[in-house]
Amino acid sequence: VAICRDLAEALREDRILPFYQPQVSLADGKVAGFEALARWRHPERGIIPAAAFQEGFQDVEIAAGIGDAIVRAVLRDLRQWLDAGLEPGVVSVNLSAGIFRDPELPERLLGKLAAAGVPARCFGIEVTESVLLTRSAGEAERTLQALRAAGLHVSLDDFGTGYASLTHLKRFPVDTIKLDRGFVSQVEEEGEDAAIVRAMIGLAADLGLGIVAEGVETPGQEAFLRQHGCGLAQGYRYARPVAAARVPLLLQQPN
Ligand code: G
Ligand code: G
Ligand code: NA
Ligand code: MN
Repeated sequence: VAICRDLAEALREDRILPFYQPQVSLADGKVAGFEALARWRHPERGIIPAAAFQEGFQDVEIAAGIGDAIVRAVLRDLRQWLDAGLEPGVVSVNLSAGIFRDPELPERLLGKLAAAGVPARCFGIEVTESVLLTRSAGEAERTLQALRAAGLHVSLDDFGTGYASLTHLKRFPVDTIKLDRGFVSQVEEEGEDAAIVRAMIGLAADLGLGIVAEGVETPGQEAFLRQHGCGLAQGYRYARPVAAARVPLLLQQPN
């Protein structure tokens, strides 16, 4: 498709870059980490969000190219922040299912971290349940194990929107679940979504997992999440995804 040709050109011209959205601790308001989200710096159209080029992630080569570009830029940015004495916490990148099928992913990724001089504890990956639903689920499980053993943080993205979530939680080695924003938006109405969110917070706690609520926009949503013991929150209430240059400002903000 046409967009893949344009994305291939954008990759050659180094126009795919990460924006960063903070994840905030609800206990003390401190920034605990960031999610890196791909953006296309278009010469005429400006900054284009990943939502507008999802087809690109379906193409194996384009997805791999975007993955490489984002990981490279995140490692470079992380190294810069660490050198400046900042504490960015865990910066996580989204990995598409295709990339995840590469059996050499752990070696490759850990090699890049070592070359960039970035400690594994600063780096995370976000995967969706779809990664765990492929025929090679055993392979995916081994990959996650290897990355976690090396100290990388693994998050299960869009939790609750896929299939057989609970089975996967039991079987797959993750550190944190990310509560999909579709559940978070209605929590103040004290209906089904509120019940689901409360249950998921309790489930994460019982399983010893971290939890991040996505798409938090209002003080009421934040209050609900804090009251029910949710650890971290991410959303427009705190910040939109921002360019790397603005990350130091978010880290220095007094709370
Ligand atoms: O921030 P935005 O609205 O553009 O994100 C839309 C979707 O694209 C989200 O589901 C997000 O997880 C996904 N996405 C954003 N960046 C990346 C990336 O670097 N790799 C992959 N595989 N998905 C991404
Ligand atoms: O699939 P994933 O959860 O990674 O997608 C994250 C998407 O949500 C990105 O498109 C990001 O820009 C968007 N996003 C982040 N915070 C908010 C928010 O508070 N409200 C809404 N509506 N979208 C958000
Ligand atoms: Na994500
Ligand atoms: Mn998500």
